[in-house]
Amino acid sequence: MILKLNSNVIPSSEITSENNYFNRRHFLTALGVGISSGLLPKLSFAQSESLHYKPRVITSLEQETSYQDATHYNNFYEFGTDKTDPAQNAHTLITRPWTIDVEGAVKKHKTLAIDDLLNKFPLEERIYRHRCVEAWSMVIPWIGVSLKKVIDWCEPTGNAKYIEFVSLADPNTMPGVKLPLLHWPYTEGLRIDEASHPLALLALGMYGKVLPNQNGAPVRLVVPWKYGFKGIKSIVKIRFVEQQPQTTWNIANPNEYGFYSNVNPEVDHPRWSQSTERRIGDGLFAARRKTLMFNGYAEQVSHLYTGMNLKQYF
Ligand SMILES: Nc1nc2c(c(=O)[nH]1)N[C@H]1C(S)=C(S)[C@@H](COP(=O)(O)O)O[C@H]1N2
Ligand SMILES: [Mo]
Repeated sequence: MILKLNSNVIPSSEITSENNYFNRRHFLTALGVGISSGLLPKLSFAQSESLHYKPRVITSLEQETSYQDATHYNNFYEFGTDKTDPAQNAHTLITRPWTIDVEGAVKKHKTLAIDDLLNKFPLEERIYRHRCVEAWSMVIPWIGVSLKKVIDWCEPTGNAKYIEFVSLADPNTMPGVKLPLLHWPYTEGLRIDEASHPLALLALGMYGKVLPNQNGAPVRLVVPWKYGFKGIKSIVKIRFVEQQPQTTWNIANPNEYGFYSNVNPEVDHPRWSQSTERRIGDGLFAARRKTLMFNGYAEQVSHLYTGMNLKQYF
């Protein structure tokens, strides 16, 4: 409905001067394909140089969630279970220096520092719907690098069928980790072919700024066709594995949270319906919105699940 990949990408040869600023205007076509301004934006990283990213065309007619809501209504249990806890507590997270260890079925183990990530891969802006399993949603302009490009750089071997992602679990800076809220460290996983889909991102920023701590700084996963809990925050390890990895929410409650976690209005959570959602920022009396199959990205991703019974593989 709203997405077009690979159209209107600005070739890197057109990246010119630092003096062009992104003016977050979107030109919407009749088809509902939003096209970001062709100017070059500048993303400043607090402890790094200024950076450029390519404004992309993946957007929607839907209004972006306000920055205030996106940064003050969070799930990040390492900093507490209330929606407002991460904004209040995540200032203690130390995001530099930061490295991601690349392990498992790869040609050789590597470490990827945040600055490597920024230097080796082009930054792109993607405006995605963000649907939590708790039946609320947002629309967030992420800035990140293609997970596929990072996977290729990692050089997985033929044995790699899945990727496991691991978050930092530091009790000194993350108060929630001292409590038995979840099985720490928070882990997530994807099949390699899902992870290689062009929609999947490693996000380093949002709203033109470096990622706030409460949103998973310095680097988090964004998989827009899946429930939000797949979007693991503050990643310190990526492991290529042969077997389907364990995932934190599946360990916590296997009847409620499966490995696939694809947004699916036809498969209810055992305790509530998934057929509709509350858009954060809509007024108290606003109508709930219909949840779309694969969060509206069915045209792009449904081929990944052909022949699978999505009630069984929820
Ligand atoms: N490490 C870690 N990652 C996490 C979580 C968490 O508690 N810990 N919560 C998940 C859930 S349930 C959601 S909905 C999203 C929320 O991302 P946001 O706060 O940026 O909207 O982060 C996901 N990633
Ligand atoms: Mo969530």
